Amino acid sequence: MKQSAWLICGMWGCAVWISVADAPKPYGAVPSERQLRWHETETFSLIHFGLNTYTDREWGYGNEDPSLFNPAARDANQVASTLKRGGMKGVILVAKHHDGFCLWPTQTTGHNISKAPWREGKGDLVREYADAAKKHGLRFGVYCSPWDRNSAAYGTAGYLPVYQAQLRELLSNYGTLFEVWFDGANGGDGYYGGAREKRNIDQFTYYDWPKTWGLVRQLQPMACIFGDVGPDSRWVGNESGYAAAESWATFTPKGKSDPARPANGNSMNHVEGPAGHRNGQAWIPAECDVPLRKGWFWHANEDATVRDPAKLMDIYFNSVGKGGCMNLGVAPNRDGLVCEADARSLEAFGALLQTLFSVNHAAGAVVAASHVRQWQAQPGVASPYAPANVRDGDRYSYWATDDGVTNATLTLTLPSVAEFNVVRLRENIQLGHRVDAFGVDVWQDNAWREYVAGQSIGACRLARGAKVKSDRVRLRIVQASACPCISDIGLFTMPAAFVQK
Ligand code: FUL
Repeated sequence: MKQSAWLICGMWGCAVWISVADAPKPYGAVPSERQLRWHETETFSLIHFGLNTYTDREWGYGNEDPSLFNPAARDANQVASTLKRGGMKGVILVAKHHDGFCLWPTQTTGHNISKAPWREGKGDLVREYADAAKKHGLRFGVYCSPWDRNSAAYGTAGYLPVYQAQLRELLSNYGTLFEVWFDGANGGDGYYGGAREKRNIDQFTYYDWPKTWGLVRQLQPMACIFGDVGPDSRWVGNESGYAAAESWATFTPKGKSDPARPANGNSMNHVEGPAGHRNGQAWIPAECDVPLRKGWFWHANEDATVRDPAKLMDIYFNSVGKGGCMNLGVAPNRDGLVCEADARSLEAFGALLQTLFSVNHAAGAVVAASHVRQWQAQPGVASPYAPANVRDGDRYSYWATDDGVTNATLTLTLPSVAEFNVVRLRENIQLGHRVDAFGVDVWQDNAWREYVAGQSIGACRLARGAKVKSDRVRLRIVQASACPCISDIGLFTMPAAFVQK
């Protein structure tokens, strides 16, 4: 339990031996640095805009005429600023969808934006989005569809070098990327350079994922790779944006068709996506993608399907609030702009998020714990495991107990009675998913009353309940696989209209 360490007393420049308690050892799979940054990003958008916008399709066949692409008022800044006001912290542009049309002047195929009349064939939409993202403080990422219904080479060995060269261009020329999206849709019928036939590929081998992902690692080491099975974030398994009621960032990918065969880049048993696996072999949190409208691309007849702020908030609670990220699809219209109804909903959602988290009633609380990890007290040095760490707003400072103490409570006494209906919990995920069951109680009428309870915490657990007034709140760690390392308890108030269990 004890180890010796040097402590440097900065003011006097002297060094002394002190004895400190060992820090808790990580439990199970833990996130990489790039995944930690991803968790902190929480909300981002996926932009679908291309020839499908003009042909009114979701999946282009691959023979669409590039001259259709000529947005009049296309302005990536309007999109980026709307996203920013909508509470998004990142944007991923679909640089190539399944129709194979590249929105940047690639050297790899003639089916690209230089053949469009837009900007007299000198345009580069990826560049414009990368610049707009930077200007508006959004992280930037790209989606380049592995499936390409335009390429004559698709389905043969000749396609992979083309695809990898496309990735190389995107990974090299547009600044730092926070995520690279690898879509799972694959094979089937298409134009394929005029062959107009059905082509199937072997999902396990065709894309040589180790090498293809290797390009991302080599050229953008801090970019998370999204794919059905990760390796950095997994598909949540549905396109409605919902993780499971109890969702774990740990996951053991299993093959779709053959669970005995290791899963690969685009073949997972997607029914396991929402929950992940407690004690899964790797840290692969759920990325919860959902379009703002019915489809991923803009269609005039879907103008009435824009999800309202209450629905977006529900999605937020079931994605970010379940330890994953929310990836909201936004579809610019034929002018390249976010439509008014879409912008209204997004901006109302963003404003609501801001209001919700503007006051944390736990911020001024006095925090006491049933147990605190041993620490050799030093004058002027606070325990790194102090209960008060849960209310400092830092995701990585935490309260911990001694190893072996897996039942413990933390009691917050608020400066005065507060009214709240949202509880936020976080573990310091650098040390893994440790908690298996918890409860949160409020003190009312001289007794503790259970307010919310659950199993998984991880990066973020948000729970909503009825409005309650109290000046004392208690977190009960009911079960844990290793001593709990809790980094955050927040208490917030959401307008009643948005409260749903
Ligand atoms: C799916 C694709 O097939 C859709 O067209 C869209 O791009 C969505 C985000 O992923 O798998």
